[in-house]
Order: sequence, then C-alpha cells, then structure tokens
Amino acid sequence: MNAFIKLLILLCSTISIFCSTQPKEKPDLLRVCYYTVDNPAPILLNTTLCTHIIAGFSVVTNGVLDLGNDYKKKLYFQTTDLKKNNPELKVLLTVGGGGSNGGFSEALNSTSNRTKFIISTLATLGKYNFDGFDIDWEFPVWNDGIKEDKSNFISFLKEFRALSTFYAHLVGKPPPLLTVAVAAVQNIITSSYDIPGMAKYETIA
Ligand SMILES: *[C@@H]1O[C@H](CO)[C@@H](O)[C@H](O)[C@H]1NC(C)=O
Ligand SMILES: *[C@@H]1O[C@H](CO)[C@@H](O)[C@H](O)[C@H]1NC(C)=O
Ligand SMILES: CC(=O)N[C@H]1CO[C@H](CO)[C@@H](O)[C@@H]1O
Repeated sequence: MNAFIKLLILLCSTISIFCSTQPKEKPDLLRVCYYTVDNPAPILLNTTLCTHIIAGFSVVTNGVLDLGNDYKKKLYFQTTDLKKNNPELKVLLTVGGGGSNGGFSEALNSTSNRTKFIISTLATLGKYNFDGFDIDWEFPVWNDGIKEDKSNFISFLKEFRALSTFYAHLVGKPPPLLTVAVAAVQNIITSSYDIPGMAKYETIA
C-alpha cells in the first residue's frame, strides 16, 4: 500500500476512499459533502459547492437496504435531481451513520446474505439514479459485532465491486463509485479494519 493511500486512511474521519473500476477524469479537488436529506431541503442546496454529495442516512432492515418512508424516498429523488442543475455533480447514497451498528453484522455474515444485501442496494442505486454507494458502518467488530465482521466487510467490498461491475455492464452504465467512511481512532482501526484488504479493492478516483 502506498503512502498516499495510508495518509488518506488516517485522515478518514472526514474523507471517503473512492473506489472505481474505471479511471475517471479527476477534478482538481474533491469536495465530498455528507448530507442528511431531511434538512435543509434538497432544492435549497447550492449544487456547485460540492463535487460529491453523500446523501443519507439509509439503514439495513432485515438484511436489505432501506431508504425509509415515502417522504424520505421523495427527498432522495430530489437530491439526485440536483444533477440536472450541475451535470458534473455526483450523488452517492450512504448507509449507516453515527451509532448505527444495526443490521450490518448479520447482513454481511454469509455469502448469500451479502448477495441479498448487494442486490437490494444495486436496485436502489439504479432506481434513484445514484452514482455510488457509501458504507458508514460504525464499526465492524465494535460493540455487538463479532470478530468475523472484519473479514466479512472485506468480502462485502470485493463482492460489491464484482457484482456492481457486472450489473453496470449489463445495463450499459458506469459502475457505481464505492466509498467507505472509517474511524480515525487507532484502536478502532486496529480492531475493525483490514486496511491492506480494503485497499486491494479500491482505487482512488
Ligand atoms: C453557489 O456557490 C458558488 C461558489 O461559492 C457561488 O459562486 C454561487 O454564487 C452560489 N450560488 C448561489 C445561488 O448561491
Ligand atoms: C442472514 O441474515 C438473517 C437476517 O436477515 C439472519 O437471521 C441470519 O443469521 C444471517 N446469516 C448469518 C450466517 O448470519
Ligand atoms: C461466515 C461467517 O462469518 N460466519 C459467522 C457468522 O456469525 C457467527 C456468530 O454470530 C459466527 O460464529 C460465524 O463464524
């Protein structure tokens, strides 16, 4: 793993690692903004302030991705609609968030569970016109997590990448970006993340 990636991971309480299967034209600066769709309303956002909006927060319910009620679903549509004002803008969907351990460990604990979760995610990304997916699991192995979370998380990234690339070719779209929000606290990094494993499935866009 090169020093640049290492540095980025250390800075990662605020930065996401970009993972794309195709080299993209890079903007000079990535301004990645987390955004909770409830407030302020999407139509109030200035669409040129951020290069990437990471909209959330969705949750994992019974092993599948869950955007919430109809009101929130409408807000997600309005958020991806912002791309009409700024075609350069990328809008990603995030799952999890602060204190949201719920559902990840079970959803990622077997190949069949991961496939189910990934398929539900790809269907949502497509339907809502998102450009990518961000996973903000705070944190693998932490609290009620099991030690297998650490390797299951890597399996998830690998399988998401494989399935999403395949699916994208099928529907003739670019593969979704995949980003991960991680902790900056050393003991969480040590217990929760296989950093070389993560880096293997990611490239910096
Ligand atoms: C949006 O932000 C840009 C960059 O700061 C600024 O130039 C522009 O005036 C803002 N647009 C609106 C409508 O506030
Ligand atoms: C798969 O997910 C279900 C809940 O959706 C859970 O009951 C089951 O234990 C999970 N499988 C594994 C191996 O954890
Ligand atoms: C494949 C895998 O990681 N299985 C684990 C699922 O979770 C249980 C504990 O809840 C572990 O014992 C398994 O090893």
